[in-house]
Formats: sequence, C-alpha cells, structure tokens
Amino acid sequence: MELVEPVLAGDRRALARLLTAVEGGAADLPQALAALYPHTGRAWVIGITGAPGTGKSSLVNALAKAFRERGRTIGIIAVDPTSPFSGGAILGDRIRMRDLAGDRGVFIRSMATRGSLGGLSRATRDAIRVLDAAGFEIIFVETVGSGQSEVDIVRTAQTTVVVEAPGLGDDVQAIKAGILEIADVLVVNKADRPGADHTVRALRAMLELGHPVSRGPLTAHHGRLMQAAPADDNDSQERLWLPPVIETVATESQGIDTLLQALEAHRQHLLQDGVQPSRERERIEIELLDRLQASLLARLLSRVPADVFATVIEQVQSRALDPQSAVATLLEAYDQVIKIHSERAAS
Ligand SMILES: Nc1nc2c(ncn2[C@@H]2O[C@H](COP(=O)(O)OP(=O)(O)O)[C@@H](O)[C@H]2O)c(=O)[nH]1
Ligand SMILES: [Mg+2]
Repeated sequence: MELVEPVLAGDRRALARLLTAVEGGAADLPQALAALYPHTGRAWVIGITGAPGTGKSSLVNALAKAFRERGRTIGIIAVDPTSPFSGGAILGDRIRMRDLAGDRGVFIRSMATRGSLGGLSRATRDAIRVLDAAGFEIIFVETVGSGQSEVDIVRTAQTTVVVEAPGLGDDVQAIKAGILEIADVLVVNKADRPGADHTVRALRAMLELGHPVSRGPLTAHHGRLMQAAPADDNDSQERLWLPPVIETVATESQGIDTLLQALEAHRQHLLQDGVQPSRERERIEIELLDRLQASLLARLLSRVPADVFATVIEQVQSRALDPQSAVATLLEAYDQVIKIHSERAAS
C-alpha cells in the first residue's frame, strides 16, 4: 500500500486514508499493517471509559490540552458502537474537541462499527497501531463502558481510566458493567454537581472490597498510590497499585493536573515496576486468541456448505440435536471438506 511511507513520514492525509481503510477493510490492508508493525510499541495508550454523558469526551479534550502544553503529541480515537453510521454523537465529539482543532500535534478520529463489535475491537487495535507508527506519543481511546465488548476494547490500553458522574440514576454505574476491576485510575467527573462526594465514597468502598489489604505491608489509604515495601526477593515484580479516585470538572479543566499526575504515576508504575512486559504479553495473547477465533470461524463458515449449516439449525430447533452436538457435527463436516481437499491435492 502506497500509504505506508507517507504515514511514517507524518502525512496527515495519508494517515486519514489509512484509518479509513482500517475501518472499512481493504484488500492490501494486512500488508500495510504488517509493514507498520515494527514501528509501533512506542505510544502510551490511555483508555477512557464510562457511561454515556459522564464527560469522557470533555475529559479527553482537557487532558489532551494539558499534555499538549507539556509538549506531547496526541492521538484520539473515539469509539462509539451506539452510533453505527456517524450520527450526532460523533459530530458532538468533534465539536467538543474544537479546542484542539488546527493543532498538528493532535489527530482525532471517530470510529463507528460497520460489522460486529468483535470487528470493532480489531479495527480499534489497528487504528491505535497506525497512530503509534505515525509517531503520536499518547493515544487516547474513548469508549462507552457498557458491556464485555467495550471492556475488551479498553483492555487494549496500557492505562485505563473509568469515568463516573453523580446523578446519573445509578450510584455507581461502573459496578454494573463490571469494569471497576480494570480501572487504573477512577474519575468522578462533574464534581460541580450535587452528589459527587457520595459517588467518590461509593467508589472507594467498592475499591476497598476489591483490594485485599492483606496482600502486603500496606496501609489502606485509598485514592493514593501505595508503594509496596522494598521486596526482599527480586522477582516480586508486581507492586500493588491502588487506583486513585480523582474528582474533576472537565468543562472547567478543574482537577486535570491531579489527574495528569495520577496518569503519569501509573505510567511510571508500569515502566519501573516491571509490569509493562507481562501486561503486554497478556494483551498480545488476548489479541491473538481473538484474531484466531475470528479467522477460524471465517474459515469454517467458508468451507461448510450453507445447506449443511441450515440443516443443523433445523435439527436443533426440532430437538433432534442438542447445540453442542450440532457444533460437533459442523466440525466433522469441516474436517470432511479438508480431508477431501488434501486427498485431491495428493493425487
Ligand atoms: N456540569 C458539568 N458538565 C460537564 C462536565 N463535563 C462534561 N460536562 C457536560 O456533560 C455533557 C456530556 O459530556 P461528554 O464529554 O460528551 O460526555 P461523554 O458522553 O462521556 O463523552 C456535555 O454537555 C458536557 O458539556 C463537568 O465536569 N461538569
Ligand atoms: Mg463522548
């Protein structure tokens, strides 16, 4: 793909075109991504997740400005699976991020889902890599934290921020979605609204439940990075990180400096405490399993005749076959096709 060289050279139009290819799929995309891959792995990927309206876009805007003032270049990917065809939400994000418009050190991209959410998480990973290869130092990924697929997308990040806001009907929205476990930093945004203190207390209580204090010689001061006592053995790499809870008013840039410091502290934790390599290895494993699953399924469906699949569905519906046996039948059908293929090839 002729876009690879210009993207590496920082050409923004080539970058935009390549990201469009990532979203829509292009025949020579795999080769382009393969060519870019050796140039990736330098960016710091920060995931921002939370319920709609908590202020994620506003926070990304404020954080991006603050990091720009410190000379860092910023890529922003806003993932919104709820608006499949570039609806108003995406336009809203663009407008809210107008403060950053015209700054060549910032690149903003909205991604909407074309196909499945699984496809979206693959496209998001690829988009992150493209921005990484293009040289952006910090990449924000904003996602709506409402389900497993969004959690999967967020897992791509090195540092994950979970955003809450008071007065959204539920005390603490993140608990429902089960994303509290993956939070490295918790933000209670809209701290100018009534009930913010209550939300902060609820989150700290949840964290206390989730973090066994018996894990080390630590005192339970939440909202603060806890340094584990110097380890006697060198192999006790993973020091305990307790997610701080930070109050912000994104629209007024209040609390943004504190949040930025917490993010930097987490980055240091990843780099200095030897956490990064094992985390990355985990992410790669998850990604490979994810891609393998999709590829194997696509391969199987391309080989098993559609009428065989239809027959099996009917059999399950008529109770002649249970679902797990149906899967076994389909796998056998696939093995048969492969066997016939290889016998033909051999003769
Ligand atoms: N009062 C108040 N409003 C905010 C704050 N942050 C964001 N908002 C507003 O809340 C709405 C949703 O913000 P947005 O950033 O789009 O949320 P997102 O859906 O999570 O990305 C917008 O109207 C923002 O102006 C805040 O700290 N305080
Ligand atoms: Mg948003």
